[in-house]
Amino acid sequence: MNRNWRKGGKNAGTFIAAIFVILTSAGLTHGVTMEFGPEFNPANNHYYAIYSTGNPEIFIGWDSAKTAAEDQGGYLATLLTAEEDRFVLDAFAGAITLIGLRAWIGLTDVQEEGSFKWVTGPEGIQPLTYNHWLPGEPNDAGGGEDYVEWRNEPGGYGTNQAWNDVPIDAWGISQFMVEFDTNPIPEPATFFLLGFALIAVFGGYKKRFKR
Ligand code: 2F8
Ligand code: CA
Repeated sequence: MNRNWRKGGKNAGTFIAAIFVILTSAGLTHGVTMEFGPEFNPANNHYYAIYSTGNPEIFIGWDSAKTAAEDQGGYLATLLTAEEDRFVLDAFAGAITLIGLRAWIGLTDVQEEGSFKWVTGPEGIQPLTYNHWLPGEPNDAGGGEDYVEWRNEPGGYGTNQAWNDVPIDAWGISQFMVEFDTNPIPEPATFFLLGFALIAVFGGYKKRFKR
């Protein structure tokens, strides 16, 4: 086999991989986009971002949001301590879309009613110790509220940027909060890699066409 072809194929692979990393980091491969963030928490070296469907009228269910978060390389946020909760309150205090923000987090009591657990992320299942429920919540309204939203609606129901249990496909939720163990935005090195791959691929093609 012509060695140049092999080299071209390898470079093209690198190029496609770099494009994929960049598109994925922007959320563009999954129909969701990063709307706010990423915000870095120096206390645990994690990053947090709010993703959305890009249209407040296009809702996303908790299970789809969980998959989308994982596809982005993160997980639905697990706000395990008062400090971590405080961090996202401050980080996303001004993060409002239209009347407010309603974002899924990784908390559910679907396994056992009333026994909420964090179920996303590398630390696995964690019982709820710290909590920040809205007054009167969780109330399992209508008997079908097993998933939790982080609600930030100044002047609305979620004025306190606190938590509420809702159904898995709750009307009105088009956002989700994602936590990352590493920076979801590609390092400058990725852009160098992309540039290098571009030069290598097009350089290779030019050479072949000259023959
Ligand atoms: O009054 C609180 C109550 O408001 C709504 O139900 C009527 C919420 N449901 C949704 O947003 C789907 C409840 O979760 C909330 O407890
Ligand atoms: Ca509720």
